[in-house]
Amino acid sequence: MKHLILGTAGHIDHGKTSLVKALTGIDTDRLKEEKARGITIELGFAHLELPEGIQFGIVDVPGHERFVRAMVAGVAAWTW
Ligand SMILES: Nc1nc2c(ncn2[C@@H]2O[C@H](COP(=O)(O)OP(=O)(O)OP(=O)(O)O)[C@@H](O)[C@H]2O)c(=O)[nH]1
Ligand SMILES: [Mg+2]
Repeated sequence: MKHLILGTAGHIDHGKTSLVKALTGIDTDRLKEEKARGITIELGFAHLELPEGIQFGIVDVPGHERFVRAMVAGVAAWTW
């Protein structure tokens, strides 16, 4: 079985979480505070099964500079 990991990266409000939802149907902004503020605060995770059984995982990171530590944690995880 093959596994692929995709990570988002980019400026706040540029549609990273919306793109993940469009691809997978999963809203990675699951916290009440994320929904109220319309921004990503913590790392989010989504997944998709592609043809031929390929397991496709997605790490969605925040873009706001205040949450750069969470962003780096997510990016470090999918670049190893
Ligand atoms: N016009 C337009 N608006 C979009 C598009 N994609 C997302 N949006 C809107 O842009 C806003 C922010 O989208 P998000 O997906 O939360 O952006 P983000 O990059 O995940 O933001 P952070 O995680 O907070 O950095 C939402 O209100 C979306 O509805 C698009 O393709 N076109
Ligand atoms: Mg987001």
